[in-house]
Parts: sequence; structure tokens; C-alpha cells
Amino acid sequence: MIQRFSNNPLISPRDVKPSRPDFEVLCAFNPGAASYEGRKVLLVRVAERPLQEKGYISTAVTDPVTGELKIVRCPLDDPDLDARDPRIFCYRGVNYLTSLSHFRTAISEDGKSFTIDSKPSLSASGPYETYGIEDARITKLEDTFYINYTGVSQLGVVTCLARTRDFRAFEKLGVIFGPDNKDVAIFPEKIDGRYYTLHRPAAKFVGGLAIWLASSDNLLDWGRHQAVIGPRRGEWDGERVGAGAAPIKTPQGWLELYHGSDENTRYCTGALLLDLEKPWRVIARSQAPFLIPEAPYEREGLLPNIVFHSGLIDNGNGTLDLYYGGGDLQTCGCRVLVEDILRTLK
Ligand code: MAN
Repeated sequence: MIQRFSNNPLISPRDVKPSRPDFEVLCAFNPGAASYEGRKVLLVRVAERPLQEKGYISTAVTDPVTGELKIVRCPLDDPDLDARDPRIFCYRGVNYLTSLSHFRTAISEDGKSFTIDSKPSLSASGPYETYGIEDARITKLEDTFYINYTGVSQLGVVTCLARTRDFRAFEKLGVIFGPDNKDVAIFPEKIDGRYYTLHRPAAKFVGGLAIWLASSDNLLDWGRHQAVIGPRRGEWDGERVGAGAAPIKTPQGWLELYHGSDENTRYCTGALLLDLEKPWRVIARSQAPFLIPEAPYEREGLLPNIVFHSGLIDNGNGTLDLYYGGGDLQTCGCRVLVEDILRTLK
């Protein structure tokens, strides 16, 4: 059902030039995708860290006011350090990410061979992004590409919005969902006069990691929240669910490809079909995922057994090209037929 691109991984960390000579690129993954002037554009999440010195773990954070980079350097033998997770470490009671992410533009004629820019397109700034910006998702509304992304800082994990018309000049529009919230997928057209989006608040006390829906009349103020789907205990999406790229309009309903993870933190991709006029109504859902970490570049990586889709290009002929992170490390792609996905939903 899935046709993985034969040149996967499409972009690996070694294909990306660090933004500074004293940095190294750890991951190049979880891209947003769009078609622009007949080409395919990815906004790749590039995760960097300072070149590591023996006996230390170090990361970079940005200053909330000046935007300057600061290096956080901790001795590995310090009893106040907990560095067991490859993504996060805790030092003297403060959590840090092991890398600082920005977005890099990659362009392709055929959607498979990409040329990646040598410089960042969009970088962290301000108080909500001091630990970086992550996981772009792109929605085209008229002639503007709206990019939502995760902003990470000591204030929490938020979702921010930016826009561009040409992938050269970007304008940041600020935080649209407060902490903790990520996996935002904005619908590509208004429904009954309002914009809609999927989002994923992280309930900590009761409840879990479920997909919600909100609407807005200006893309900045979101309300009228409704829960859409939650994790299904014991299933492939039993621990968490989160939206992927923007929904696709089909005659049967809005088709949303979402990620689900299970108790072994295996991340797969499944689908959800929502009513065209009342998108809070779930028509059908995948019983089994259609994209499962099976290839070596999905089974291994910074974290094993992860496919995390955040980019999608609708080829308009019944096929979709999915762009996803493999093993939380690199950028991969595959092609799927809309019809094949719809057939498996119940
Ligand atoms: C999770 C992962 C990381 C990410 C943090 C913060 O731990 O998705 O890649 O850096 O959340 O968003």
C-alpha cells in the first residue's frame, strides 16, 4: 500500500551544513511540505548542538530578549545531571533539550532529490522559543503559506504561527496555543465561514494525549474547542495521538493522517475521516496503521521505531506524497493512494 522512496533517507544530518562552525547537526527530520512554483518545498527541522567535548554534555539555548545563543555545558560526572534520554537532559533541576532546532528550506523538482539551503530559513526568537522551533506544518490559504510549529522554552511547549508567500521572507505571528500543545494541523479552507484546526493539548492529571478541534475567524484566536479522538488503550495508538499535516478534502470527508504511539513508544501513521461540514464528527478511523516503522532508517535512529509524518503533498491524481521523520533522525518520503487509505477505514 505504501511505496517508500528508493532514495530514502532523502535528507540525513550529514547533508546539512551546521549554522556555525562550532556546531554539529544531530538530526534533520519532521519536515513541513508544500508545492510552490511547480517545485516541492520542505521546511526541515534541523537539530544542532555545540561540538561535544570529552567529559561534558552541552547544548545551546537562545536569550529571550537579545536572541543571542548561550551554551549550557555540564560535566557528565555531576550527580545533578540526568542525561539518559537522547532528547532531554536535566541539570540542577532544570530540563534542557539536547539540541536546538531551526528550519531549513529544501527544494526539489521531483519530490525525491532535495537541495537543502546552507543557512537557516527560520530560527528561534523571543521568550517562547529559547529551546528552539520544531516540526513545521504548512497550510496554504489563498496565496499565503501558514506555517505552524512547536516553540519550546522553560515556559513550556507551545504552538506558534508564521507565514510566508515565497519561502524567503517569513513573518512570525506569535503563539496560537499555550502550553503544552503541539501537532496543530490547520484546514486548507474555511468551513461555514470559519477557519478550523486540529490540535493536541497534553492533559496531565486525568485524560491523555488526544486530538482536539478548534475554530477561529482570524487564524490567531482559537476557540469553540471539541475533543475529536483519543488514544485507544492496547492498540497501535494506545498512548498518544496527534495530527500530521493539514487535512485533505475528499468527496467522503476530510482525510487526516495522524500519528499514534503505543506502550513501546512505536510511532505509526494511521488515518481519520471527518465530516466535511461538521469536522468534529468522526466518520471513520484506521483500525491498523498503514505506515509502520519497518525500514532500517525507521527502526534505528536517535529513537528507534518512529515514523512521524508532518509534511504532505497532494499530487492531485489520487496519490499523496508523505514526508516524515525516520527514527527521530532523518527525513524520508513515501507515496500512498488516497483510495487505498479510505478503503481501510472503519
Ligand atoms: C519531545 C520530542 C522532542 C522535542 C520535545 C519538545 O520530547 O518530540 O523531539 O524536542 O518533545 O517538543
